[in-house]
Amino acid sequence: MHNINRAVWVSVVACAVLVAASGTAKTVLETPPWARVVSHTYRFATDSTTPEADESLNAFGTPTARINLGPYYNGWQNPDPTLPIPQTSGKPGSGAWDLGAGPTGEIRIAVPVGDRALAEDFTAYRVRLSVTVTAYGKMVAMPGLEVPQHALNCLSYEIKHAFDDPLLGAWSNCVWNASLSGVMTNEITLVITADQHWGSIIDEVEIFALAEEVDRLYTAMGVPVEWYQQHGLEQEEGQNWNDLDFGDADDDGALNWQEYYAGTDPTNAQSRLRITKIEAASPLEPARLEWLGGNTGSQAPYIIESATDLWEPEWEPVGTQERGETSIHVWEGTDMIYQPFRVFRIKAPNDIDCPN
Ligand SMILES: [Ca+2]
Ligand SMILES: [Ca+2]
Repeated sequence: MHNINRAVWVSVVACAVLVAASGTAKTVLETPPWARVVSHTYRFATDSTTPEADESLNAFGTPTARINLGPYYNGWQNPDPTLPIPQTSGKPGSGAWDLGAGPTGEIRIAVPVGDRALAEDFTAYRVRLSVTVTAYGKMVAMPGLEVPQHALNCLSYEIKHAFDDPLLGAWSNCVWNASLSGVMTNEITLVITADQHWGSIIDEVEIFALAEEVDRLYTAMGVPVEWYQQHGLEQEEGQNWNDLDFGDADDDGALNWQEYYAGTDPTNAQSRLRITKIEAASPLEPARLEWLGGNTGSQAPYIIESATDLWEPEWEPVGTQERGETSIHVWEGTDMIYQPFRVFRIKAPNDIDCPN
C-alpha cells in the first residue's frame, strides 16, 4: 500500500466563453405558425454546386445556393440504388452531399426576406427563422448553422430521427428555431457548416423565414442600441450600429458585443470576463470557481459547464450563477470531481426579448 500525499489531486483547466444564444427555448413545430411567407426546400437531386430550390415560396426573389467541399469530401452521392453505396445517398428520389469537413465544407444559401431595406424610413428587420437539415449520422456528424455577423437569438436546437437507411445507420433532422435582430439588408445568408472533425452528409435543407420591420432596438449580435448609448459609444461616419458589435472600444481583447453578454464595461479595459481561480481540494470534493464578470449588460444568469476532455468536449451544464452587484463571482459545485482531469467554462448568455 502506498500512501502518497499529493498536493494537487486534480488538474483543472479553465476557460471562459460567450454564447450567442439566449435561454428561452421554444417548442419546435413541424411548420412554424408564422411560416409560409418565405419557404424553400432543397433536395439536391443533381450534382450542381449551385442548386436551385426544389420548392419555393418567396415574393421577394429567388434564393441562391452554393456547395463548397472541404477535406475528405466524397461530393454528391447519386441516389440510384444500383450504385454500390446507396446507403449514403439519402432519401429515395434525391441525392445527398458529402461535404467533407468544415469549416470549408459548407452549404451557403442567400435568402431574400424583404423589400424595404432601401426605403428612406426603413429601421431594421427582425427575422424569424426555422431551418431543418436532414443529415446522415454514421461515421460522420451533424452540421452547424450560422448566419455570418449575426447572433442566433432565442435559439432552440433539436435532433429528431428522420428515416432509417436501407443498409446501415440512420438520417436525422437537425432543427434550428431562432430569430435575427438588426438585419439591415433584404437578404440573409445561411451557412450550414460540416462538422470540423468528422464531416457531414446533407440530404435535404428546409428553410422558413419571416422578416418583420421593427424599431431599431437591437444590433445584429443582439445588443440593445441603448446600451451602446449609455456607454457613450457611437457609430462612426458611414457605419451603422451593427458595426459597433465588432469593435473593441477599450482594447481589452473582448469585442463590444461580448462585453454586453459578459456584463462587463466596454470602455474599461480592466473590466473583462475571466476566470481568476479554480480549485478542488481532492477528487472527492466539488470544484470552486471564481471569475470576474458584471451586471452592466445582459442580466441572464451565467451558466457553468464542465467536460472531461478538451479534444471533443461534451460540455454538461453543472450550475448557474446570478449576476452579482460586484464584478467578483463565485460558484461552488456540489458533485465530486472523480476524474483526474476536468475542465470548466463559464457561459454568458444574452437576455434579448424573444418574439412570441
Ligand atoms: Ca473591449
Ligand atoms: Ca472591457
